[in-house]
Amino acid sequence: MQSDITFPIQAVRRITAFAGMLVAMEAISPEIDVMAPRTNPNVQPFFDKDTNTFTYVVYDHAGGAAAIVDPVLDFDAPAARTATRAADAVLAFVREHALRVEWILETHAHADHLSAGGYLRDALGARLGIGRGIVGVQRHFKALFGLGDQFVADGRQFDHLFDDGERFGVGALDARVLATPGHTADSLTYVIGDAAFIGDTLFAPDVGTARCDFPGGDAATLHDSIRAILALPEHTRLFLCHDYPPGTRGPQAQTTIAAQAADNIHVGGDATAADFARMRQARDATLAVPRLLLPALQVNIRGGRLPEADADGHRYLRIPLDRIGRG
Ligand SMILES: N[C@@H](CCC(=O)N[C@@H](CS)C(=O)NCC(=O)O)C(=O)O
Ligand SMILES: [Fe+2]
Repeated sequence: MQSDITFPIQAVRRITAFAGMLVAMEAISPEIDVMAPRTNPNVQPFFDKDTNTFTYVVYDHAGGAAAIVDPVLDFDAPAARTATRAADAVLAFVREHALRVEWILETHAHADHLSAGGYLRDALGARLGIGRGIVGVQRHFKALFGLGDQFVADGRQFDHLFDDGERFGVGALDARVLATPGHTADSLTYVIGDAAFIGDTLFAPDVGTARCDFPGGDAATLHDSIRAILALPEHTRLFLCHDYPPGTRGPQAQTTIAAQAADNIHVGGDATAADFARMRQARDATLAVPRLLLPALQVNIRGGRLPEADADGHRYLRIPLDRIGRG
């Protein structure tokens, strides 16, 4: 089986493989790696089974610089209880490998899971970044949740708002931003060396593509974004934000441009933009509202932070009645 993940040469690990995905079980000797700067980063995926979300740690070498993409905050919805188990597993990996985390990167304001971006930012002293389109998303959901003047919808909850085409660094790794709207208006792809973190655009070839029925979503726009991703250099490794695997396989973090162009059930082969938009609109009309949409958006537009406590010292989320979904 081919590895989805590249490791520093000197790192010694035990590895367990299951159906298309490799999971690092243990870093037996987290040595400091003094390799020359890399253009092909190491990418460590973490899969959150509760929300089918991948979080990634992207790093040049052990002891070097890193970015964390799309971290998850656990949320037990019936109890409205948050926890940091998923984020703490990421923190443990970062510490084991002596990584200096420079960035926490959100591909978009997620509607299906709460972000641990604020928690990890504060724990690691990293900068929290998202696309500039978050401002429009904040405006929309500020009105939906009736947030009032204490919530300012100008992106200030994040350390940096990325623009299309912007370049930045993660240690010695070159990183670049590609705006890939369609699922949401703020959706970005981060291209770090030869690894592209494509957010909710393409899913695995046998699953297809992201829904386009959220505010600011648009199927024709997503189709253009997918074309832009498929036009990246052909060796680019594509890392998914979610996988919704059929029962016959385990979760898959990574795909290739060739596999997507040939086999993606929504955009592969000869499918035209018009075919895609028709299919996407028909499918979206059948999809349920994501289970965690209401808590997720309230936390995620705040940069992955919970609302301030009320006068009684407790934090509350708001639930707008009869505003979303189909009647
Ligand atoms: N059942 C999941 C659905 C989550 C969902 O809607 N995921 C979005 C990405 S945020 C999507 O594009 N899903 C594609 C689909 O279900 O076809 C939930 O309730 O959380
Ligand atoms: Fe999403």
